[in-house]
Amino acid sequence: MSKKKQKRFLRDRRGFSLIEMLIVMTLLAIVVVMTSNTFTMVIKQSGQQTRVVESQIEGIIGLEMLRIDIEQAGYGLPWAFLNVLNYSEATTAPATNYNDSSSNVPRAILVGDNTGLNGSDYLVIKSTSVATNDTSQKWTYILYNQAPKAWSSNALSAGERVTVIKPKLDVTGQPTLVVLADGTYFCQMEDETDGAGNTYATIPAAFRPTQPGEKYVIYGVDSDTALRMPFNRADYYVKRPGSMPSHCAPGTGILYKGVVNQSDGALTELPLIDCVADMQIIIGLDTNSDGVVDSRVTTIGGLTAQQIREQIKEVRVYILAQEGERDTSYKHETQVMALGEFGLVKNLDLGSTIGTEWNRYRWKQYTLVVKPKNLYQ
Ligand SMILES: [Ca+2]
Ligand SMILES: [Ca+2]
Repeated sequence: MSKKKQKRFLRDRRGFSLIEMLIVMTLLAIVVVMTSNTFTMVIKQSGQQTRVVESQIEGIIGLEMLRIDIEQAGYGLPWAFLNVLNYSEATTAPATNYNDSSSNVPRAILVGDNTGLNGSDYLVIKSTSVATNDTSQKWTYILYNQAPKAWSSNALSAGERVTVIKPKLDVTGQPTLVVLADGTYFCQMEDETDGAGNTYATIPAAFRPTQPGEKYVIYGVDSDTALRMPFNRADYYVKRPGSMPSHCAPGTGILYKGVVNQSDGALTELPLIDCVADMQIIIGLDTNSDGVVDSRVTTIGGLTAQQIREQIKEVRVYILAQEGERDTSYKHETQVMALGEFGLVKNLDLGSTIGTEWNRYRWKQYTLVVKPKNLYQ
């Protein structure tokens, strides 16, 4: 190292002067104050963001279940009965309002217009597959003088309760529920052993095809309960439970899927979306059989089971829910929220529904447009 470089090296290594130290410490103090403020803000905001993200995810999963159930409306439902039968459905209000007459064919979709919390709608879906048990997701078929087709996975097994339907054979035919002369309309899968010693699950002889060439369809309905109705049923509605999640705005409720129990007709409730202010339904009908929706309605109370499966082409669901928590730094602008379209709008006044702090919540409207795929089989 040259003398010149050595001198510069020594000079660079000298300490800070007092005045330099003072400047540095003052700057440091300012930075610390600034960061701690920002840090608190960041913490606060990230908490809110987590809530927002959580409720969005819940919302999406809940809506997906609703979408699938609407698509499945009518799946496995008979259009006719082989013999006279009597079945029953829900036993608790308001679900009892949507029961079908005990010997009539079931209607696949029903709507209660503005009957629920904050004037929200009530939606009923009937199909074998809308329950939450595994059996309701299974089906198979049986040919004359043969064992039921056994799928490699998800096969029906002994003990499961099923309905059996003779499919329609031509355009004028009707999928007909096999009902025995004594009114029995479901059966239990049972094990049978063939000549070679192989055991397989099948249906009792009385429910099997009687003619060569016939093929019956077997629908799983419930795992182990005697059936009170030859299908399953799920109701969607907004309700305030005894205790609401603390982050929900006053006046909101929870969107539930309530599955009617085969055992007692009560509803087993599955909470789908928290902090829901309203749910509205608009049904798209094709009244002249050209496949195109030509009429939009909010109530279908006058339609028969046949009209429901022939005319309903679309179900629109509008859900108004709160996103995240109450936020005093947020100000929601629109006090009267419009749910719906096509001149069938229901207005919800957040001020009178939620109270004075209505605008401290982030309100989001979800819209679901679903085409039922199983009404016409
Ligand atoms: Ca309505
Ligand atoms: Ca039309």
